[in-house]
Amino acid sequence: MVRNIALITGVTGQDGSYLADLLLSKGYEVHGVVRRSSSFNTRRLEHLYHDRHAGGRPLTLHYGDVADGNCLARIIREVRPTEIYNLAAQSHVRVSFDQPTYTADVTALGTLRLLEALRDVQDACGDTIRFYQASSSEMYGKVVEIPQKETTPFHPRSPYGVAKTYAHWITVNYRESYGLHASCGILFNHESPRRGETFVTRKITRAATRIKLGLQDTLFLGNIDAKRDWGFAGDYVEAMWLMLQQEEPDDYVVSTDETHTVREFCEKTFAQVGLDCDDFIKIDPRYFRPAEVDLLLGDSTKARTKLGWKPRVSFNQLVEMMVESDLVLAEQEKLLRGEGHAMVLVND
Ligand code: NAP
Ligand code: F7E
Repeated sequence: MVRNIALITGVTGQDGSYLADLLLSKGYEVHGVVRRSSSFNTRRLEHLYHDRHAGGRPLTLHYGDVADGNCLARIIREVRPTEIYNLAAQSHVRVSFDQPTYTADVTALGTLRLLEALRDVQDACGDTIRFYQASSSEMYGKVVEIPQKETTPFHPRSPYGVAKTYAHWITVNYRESYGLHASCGILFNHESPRRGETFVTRKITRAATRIKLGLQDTLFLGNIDAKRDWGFAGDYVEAMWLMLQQEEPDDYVVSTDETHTVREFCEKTFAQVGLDCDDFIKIDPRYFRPAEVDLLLGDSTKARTKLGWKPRVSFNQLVEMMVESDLVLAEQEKLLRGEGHAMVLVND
């Protein structure tokens, strides 16, 4: 019988949780690396624990950190995975300007530590472990061609983009040097109701729904002229899995091949709750970045042709899905407030 055992770093994040859902639905034994935190950081995985009690397949969590190479080797030795998905990162571009050294340690060197641990265990145990690296369209930064494809040169514009570029090339290097089955997915922005609340799409859908219910009156944003190629995270994790099912490892752009401004995202979101975004948005230079990525637009022809992948959720459907989900949250918050419970909100 074929063993399908996946290890996911970053399992508590947006993509980690969708990937765990996908792999469990395919019958995988799934393991995830979680960081110790003073408060719960497994909110996005809660439904899987409920499924487990209802007889679903197990998800096993291991304490670990990509800053700690020894623990990564120990976890890999214990789990003996057939596939590793490296999704762990300090993934916020604006924050990477405030914490450049930390971002390099986790996002760049964390990948190297994981590759080294994989190589050691693979050599010692004779296993073959397929590896997925979460590369990013942020590597294109100040873009040298439009649209961006696998052959487009990188020009990262943030400590995060630079760290991801290192992680990308070290993965390619280990593939070429040691024959690893290691693939990089160059994923363009992807969002969902599980998106972190400080990324712009979720910040907008949270604000519009809270404004609609009278819980907030203003949305402070930075550069609303920036253009992004936004897809749905649930579609994108399928591309990650497909990459590891190929005979040969390779690198693929994953994108919708459409671009929209932050302003358009605002207009659609507020219109969905019957409001005009111009009445509520204020530009706050605090959210400008020292160097900006003005335009991202992918060309995912290779993924569509070789992997047979395509996005299923359109831009409009993505906005609708996020607004619907955040309306429910805002309603719950309103109810709690009515009952006198306090709630802390993050709005960066
Ligand atoms: P996310 O929601 O920010 O999740 C990041 C995950 O990494 C979280 O589980 C986080 O754990 C974990 N993590 C952070 N530092 C860690 C450390 N030192 N050791 C172990 N785990 C650590 O990001 P995402 O949107 O799911 O993205 C997944 C990956 O794809 C990231 O590598 C991101 O950079 C990359 N990417 C994302 C996009 C996108 O548009 N979403 C596009 C291209 C590439 P905590 O929960 O404890 O914080
Ligand atoms: O910003 C502008 C901001 O933080 C998008 C990460 O998942 O995708 C993500 O990085 C745009 C930028 O995502 C605000 O200046 C305006 O131009 O949602 P974001 P990002 O920087 O594109 C890539 C592919 C990744 O790999 C990353 O991990 O929106 N913007 N006003 C704002 N952005 C934020 N966060 N907050 C604002 O108030």
